[in-house]
Amino acid sequence: MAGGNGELKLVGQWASPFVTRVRLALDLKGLSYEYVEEDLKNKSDLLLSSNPVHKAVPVLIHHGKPVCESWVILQYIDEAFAGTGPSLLPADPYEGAIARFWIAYIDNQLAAPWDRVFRAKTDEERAEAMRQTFAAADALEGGLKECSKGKDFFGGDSVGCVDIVLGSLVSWVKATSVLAGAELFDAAKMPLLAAWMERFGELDAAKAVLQDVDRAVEYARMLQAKNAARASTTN
Ligand SMILES: N[C@@H](CCC(=O)N[C@@H](CS)C(=O)NCC(=O)O)C(=O)O
Repeated sequence: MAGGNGELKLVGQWASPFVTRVRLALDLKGLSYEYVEEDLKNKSDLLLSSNPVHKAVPVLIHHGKPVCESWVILQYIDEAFAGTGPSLLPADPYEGAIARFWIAYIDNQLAAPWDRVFRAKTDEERAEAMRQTFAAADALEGGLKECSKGKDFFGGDSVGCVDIVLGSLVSWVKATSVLAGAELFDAAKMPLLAAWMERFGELDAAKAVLQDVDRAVEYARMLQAKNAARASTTN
């Protein structure tokens, strides 16, 4: 299997959707790799030396050379292993531009307020971040319609890079719905997206890689409690 025998190594952390993106991409391409779980509270020399700028996961190490930033890694995998498995990026330049637009939207408009939900210091901050996250999710229904053209995935008949980027968030969509007491991808408001999420969850790669939802909920509650406690000691 391509990628084996130490060719590919992934430095990750189980809860990170950015790491999940890369794992999904490697799985879908049919690449094997060694996974190294990182303790972000006590970063390894491997992480610090391979991502000295951001000191963050994921890092993909290919033949000893590190590649950092999940979206950069996704594109690298697609180019470096162009002859292995399906293409993740559209071949057509216009479709590629549309896919990149939605990936930027997911990162900047959705993931950014979402991250603040878990890091908020007060209930008010958390409620506002949650409101912005739910508002940002609404536009994805139109994004799916535009990219899929009535087919099953953002990538059309098969999974593409937008599916991977949004798909890496599926366990966190479910965990957030538990925490908020309301569905983030509400089937009544976003029928296409809700059906897409079910379909994506059924893929072998998703089953192999996506986080357990209860574990994600527990982790989110721990993060929220830690940040709230930190806020009360600094007030
Ligand atoms: N833009 C980066 C974000 C990566 C990121 O934020 N990783 C987090 C884990 S989810 C991390 O390693 N943070 C470093 C830390 O917590 O010190 C990417 O797309 O790869």
